[in-house]
Amino acid sequence: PSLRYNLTWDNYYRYDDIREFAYALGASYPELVTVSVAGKSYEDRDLILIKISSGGSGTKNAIFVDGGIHACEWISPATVTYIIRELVENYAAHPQYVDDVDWFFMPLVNPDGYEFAHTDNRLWRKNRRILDETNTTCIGTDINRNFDYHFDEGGSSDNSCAPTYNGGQPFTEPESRALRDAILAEANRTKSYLTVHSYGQHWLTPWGWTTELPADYDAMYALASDAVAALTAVYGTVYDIGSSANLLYANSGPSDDWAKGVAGIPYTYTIELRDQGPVYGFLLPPDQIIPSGIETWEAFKVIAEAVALM
Ligand code: ING
Ligand code: ZN
Repeated sequence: PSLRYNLTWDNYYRYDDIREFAYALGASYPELVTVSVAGKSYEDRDLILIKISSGGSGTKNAIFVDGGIHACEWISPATVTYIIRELVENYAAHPQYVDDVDWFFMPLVNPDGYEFAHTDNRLWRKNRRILDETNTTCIGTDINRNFDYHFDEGGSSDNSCAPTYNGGQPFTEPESRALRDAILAEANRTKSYLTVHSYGQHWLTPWGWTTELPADYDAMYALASDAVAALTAVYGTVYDIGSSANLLYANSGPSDDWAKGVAGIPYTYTIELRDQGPVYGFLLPPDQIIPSGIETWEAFKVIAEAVALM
C-alpha cells in the first residue's frame, strides 16, 4: 500500500481519497494505526474503521468517533480526518493522547450519500438504499433515525420521501448496522462516543425522544463545558450545550441515544460543527476546514484527558 495520500484539508475530498488516507496512515504508522473494514455500504463501498492505539492489552479506556452520517455535512469527515492525522502524525508532540486511551474512528459512515452529494445533489442527507424498485423517486434512509432505542417515537418520518425517513424498522441499513457492531465490539471500555455532524455549533447530549435529561446529565454537561471552553479559546467560536430535544428538536433513533441507552457509553455527544447557519450552513467554505480541525482537536484533547482517568 502507498504511504502517500491526497488529503490536504484545504479542500473537501472524495470517498476514495479518504479511504486511501486511512490505508496510507496504516502503512506509514503500523505501530499506531490499524485499518479494517467494518462493513459494506448499500452500494458496496467499504466502511473504513481506523483504530489508533500504542499497544497494551486492549483494556485501556476508549473513545469512539464517527463522521459523515449525513451526506451533505462535508465538514464532518474533513474535521474527523484532521483529528486522526493530528493524533498519528504529531504523536511525538503529545503522545499521551494516544498512550492513555485507544481511539476508534469511522470517518465516513455514509459514503454512498457523500458521493451522491458530490455528483448529483449537494444537500443530500440520507444513504442511497433503494427501498422500492417500482418507485425510485424516493430513496434513502436517514441513518441517524435508524437506531433501535425509542425508535420512531417522534421527530422521524415513516415516509420514504422525507429527509428524516427512519427506514420503517430499526437497523434496516447496512451503514447503521456496521456502526452499531463497531461500537458494540468495544463498548465495555468505551467511555465516550462522539458523533460529528454539522451545522449550528452545538455540543449535544441525549436524549432526542424526550426532553427529560439523562440521570448523569450534570456530569455530561460538566465535561462538555470543559471541552467547549478549550474549543472556544482558540478562535472565539461559540458553541452551546444541551440535550438535542431541548436545544434543537424532537428526534428518535439517532446514534447517540442508542450509544448511551443501549450500548451504555456514558459520555455520548453529537457535535454540530461550524457554522451557526445563516451564512453558510452545510456549504462551509473549505478554508474553514483547518480552523475547524484545530479548534475541535482542542475539545477532543479535553475528552481524552477525562476518559483516560475514568
Ligand atoms: N442534526 C441532527 C439530526 O440528525 C440531532 C440533530 C442531534 C439529532 C442529536 C439527533 C441527535 O437531525 C443534523 N444536522 O444532522
Ligand atoms: Zn447530521
